[in-house]
Amino acid sequence: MEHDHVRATDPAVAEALVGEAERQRNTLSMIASENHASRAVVDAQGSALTNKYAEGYPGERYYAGCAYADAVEELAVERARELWGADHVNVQPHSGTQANMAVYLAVLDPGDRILSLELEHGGHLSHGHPANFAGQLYEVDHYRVDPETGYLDYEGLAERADAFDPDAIVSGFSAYPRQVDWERIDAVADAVDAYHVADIAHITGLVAAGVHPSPVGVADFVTGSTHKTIRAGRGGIVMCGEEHADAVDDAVFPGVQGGPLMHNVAGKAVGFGEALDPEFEEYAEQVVANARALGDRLADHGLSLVSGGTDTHLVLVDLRDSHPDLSGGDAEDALAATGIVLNGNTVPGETRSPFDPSGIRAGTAALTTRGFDEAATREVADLIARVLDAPEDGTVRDDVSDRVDELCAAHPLYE
Ligand code: DSN
Repeated sequence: MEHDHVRATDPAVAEALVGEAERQRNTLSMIASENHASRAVVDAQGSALTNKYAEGYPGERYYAGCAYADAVEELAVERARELWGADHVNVQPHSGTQANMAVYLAVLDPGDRILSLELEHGGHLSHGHPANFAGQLYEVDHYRVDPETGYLDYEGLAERADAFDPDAIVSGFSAYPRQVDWERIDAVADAVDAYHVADIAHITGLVAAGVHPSPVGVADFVTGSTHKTIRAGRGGIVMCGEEHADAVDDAVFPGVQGGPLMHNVAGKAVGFGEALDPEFEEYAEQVVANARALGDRLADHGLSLVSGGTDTHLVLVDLRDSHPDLSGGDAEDALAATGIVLNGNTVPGETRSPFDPSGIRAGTAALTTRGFDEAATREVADLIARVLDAPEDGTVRDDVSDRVDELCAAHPLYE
């Protein structure tokens, strides 16, 4: 990642680009929504397709010169259908939020009702937060996780659905560490005659690899992002049955978007191709094994995990029991100072604020990409616990920072 062309004409931007690559190389990326795409994916995203307008779909574009745009989009769609087994796939959404927006536009009217998991229990802004379009255009109510167990409260969800009579139920989450019972949620949606939208943004890769059950063929719509655990080009995706194909395609374009970002669609095609390799299944299995190792070791250090553990790529730590005076924001800052990059996160029953929450969320997708196994991940847990126990201690920070440097050197990235 030398960015020679940028360096030749724009040293200031080149410095930032090189700096970012160095930052990723020299720190441990544990933000659960991030990963390290391959050089091939990054190369495709930096291609001449960034110049191309291609409104429409392959074979039916509004501009000339779309032969290569058609080729990459067809490859992306074909590979996505093979990965997730969906009847219909739209690979044009610019992000997971745009994918959700398109599905809502396809089947809901303004003022219709959405039932979704509350944000502080692991939901997402685009599932109906008042600060997001979804909370402003639709009437929204929430279901929750069980405060005792941290697992989804499926009975509470059914009760809320009965009382609220939603037009759509959104499942799929941003900070929920356990497997989701899609069939159970789908049964609730059927009982109240609501659409079921499963947003698998975080677990696209785990679902594709078969290490998490798939909602494809269960929910009416499956949405997601394409750069998290699936590790493809940045953006979003919508999957559905043929009966909703036209409505979804019309909602993505011209409904909520103009020209698709064809360079990103090319990155999706390349990443999906990589994920079809049998090695990707091993990768996804290792992601989950590493998350379990991380969670178990943090628990050994006395930290409370929401739900007591994980089945996925992430753990959610509630700091209130073990470190009542340490906020998630302060923990994030102290860890970042040592090169361990994760985020403060709200937890169920949050008593602080989203800006300075009570928990931290950590994922293993990016560490696993650079070759971390369970033993190395356990050592990262030890380092995290050391910092959390002495967040202001300069000696601890220096020691941990040195060890992070060694771990990064032992697990090279973008060489
Ligand atoms: N920002 C992503 C996350 O961190 O979960 C979701 O959009």
